[in-house]
Amino acid sequence: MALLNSEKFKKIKHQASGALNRVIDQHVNLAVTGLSRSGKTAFITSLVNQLINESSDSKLNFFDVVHQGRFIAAKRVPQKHFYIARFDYDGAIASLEQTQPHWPEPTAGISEIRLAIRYRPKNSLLKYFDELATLYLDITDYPGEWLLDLPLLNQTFEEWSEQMYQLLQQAPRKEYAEKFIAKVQQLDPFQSADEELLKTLAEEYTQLLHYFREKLSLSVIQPGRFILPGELANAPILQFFPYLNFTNIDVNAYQNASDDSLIGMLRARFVEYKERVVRKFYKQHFLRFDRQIVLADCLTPLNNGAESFADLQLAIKMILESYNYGKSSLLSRLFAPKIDKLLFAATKADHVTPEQHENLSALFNQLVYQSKKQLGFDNLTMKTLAIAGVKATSSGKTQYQGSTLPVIKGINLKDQQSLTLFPGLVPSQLPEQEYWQNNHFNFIEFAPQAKTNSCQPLPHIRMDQVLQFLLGDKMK
Ligand SMILES: Nc1nc2c(ncn2[C@@H]2O[C@H](COP(=O)(O)OP(=O)(O)O)[C@@H](O)[C@H]2O)c(=O)[nH]1
Ligand SMILES: [Mg+2]
Repeated sequence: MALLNSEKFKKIKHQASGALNRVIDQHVNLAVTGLSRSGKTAFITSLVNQLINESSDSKLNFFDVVHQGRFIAAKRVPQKHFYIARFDYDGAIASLEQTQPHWPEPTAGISEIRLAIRYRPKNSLLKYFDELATLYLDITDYPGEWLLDLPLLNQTFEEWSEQMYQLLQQAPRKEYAEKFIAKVQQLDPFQSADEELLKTLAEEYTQLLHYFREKLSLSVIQPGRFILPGELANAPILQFFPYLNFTNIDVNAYQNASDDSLIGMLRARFVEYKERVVRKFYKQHFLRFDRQIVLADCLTPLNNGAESFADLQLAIKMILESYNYGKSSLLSRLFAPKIDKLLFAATKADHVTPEQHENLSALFNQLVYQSKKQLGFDNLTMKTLAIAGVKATSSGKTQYQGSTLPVIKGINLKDQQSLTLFPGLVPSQLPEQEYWQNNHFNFIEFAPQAKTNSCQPLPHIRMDQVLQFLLGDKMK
């Protein structure tokens, strides 16, 4: 180095940093999904908040780039795709930072936000040149319900209808679906199609799906777009329903039914839905994702009972199909996906007492890995974690009938009163009948905590481990 005069040195430094910069500036398309109310909005708000407010009192010990003092700063930059809605970070953070904080309003559909994260690479050469690198992070929020539709691509209208019929005839759906089933079974499938009638029945079917999701906490909702229609609300493409009487239909007549007949129109709309809604989502969005986090609230189903929990398990299996890249998998036959890391996160972990965290992780791990084993694929890196995007409780101990009991404390969302409780035991394994008979997990919604200092990042559980798994290898 002594041989170089300072002019030359500057020049080399400039060239080197230019060249290295090009190599080092990286880009990650991170997708965040989960069924409605699983905590996507809270999670993304927290993730962005942790990064842009990173400071000496942030709690990101397990995120290497922060822990090693190489994190410089992150800022929001204009998003890449102008045709996708903007993720409303400002709105969400404003709700959470009010003197009486509340959860952000629910959103439907897809949205995007982009961050530029500056950091110092570990690489010694770069350190010498005092060069910084940038990681561009595009975060896309989209409903997990859309992933439940993937199997449709492999099904005929007849097959799908049969499958829905099976589902609707079982508890807990049965008692709510009976009236609808009877109505559909009274129809003459070959009568000429009446668009008004189709619309009314499709609305009824959609109401059922809403009831299943919101009142019974069920997870398997098909077609997924029916409960989150976005810009397709009222479009005829969402005005169909499964035909629930295929056993009594003449196969030939069905095959030959024209598109103007009732059954023909149902079939035509189903086919159109597959092409223009399901396939389009995979082509337009899914294929550009590099990394994926799937959020799941498994505490609400645990609170609701065996049937709701079993339904979550089935939904997770269906969702996993979208990451099954094995050669014979449906996804790989249709598309060429490129996601290389997949994180499954059990959200709202602040609802359980600290000594139950291990159980929650173990339970969730089983839930995910059992399905993964059944699908038999392992060509992407996968991990599970129990997290809270926005921690709404604090934990402590209380004396109860002479013994010490672990508790959580928070503001009850219903009446805004302070509440201390032991919510119950989380099983460490997929629960057997006995658990459901003897245990009850008490899931009470909490309001977000009020902040004492607005510069502090949002309180969380294990968001640093999330960041390390999803971004750590890109920020070395
Ligand atoms: N206690 C707690 N509740 C949460 C957390 N994240 C979400 N929630 C609750 O779950 C609801 C739905 O969350 P949201 O992020 O809107 O879900 P999304 O529909 O997946 O975007 C919120 O209104 C909160 O009541 C969390 O980290 N902790
Ligand atoms: Mg949301």
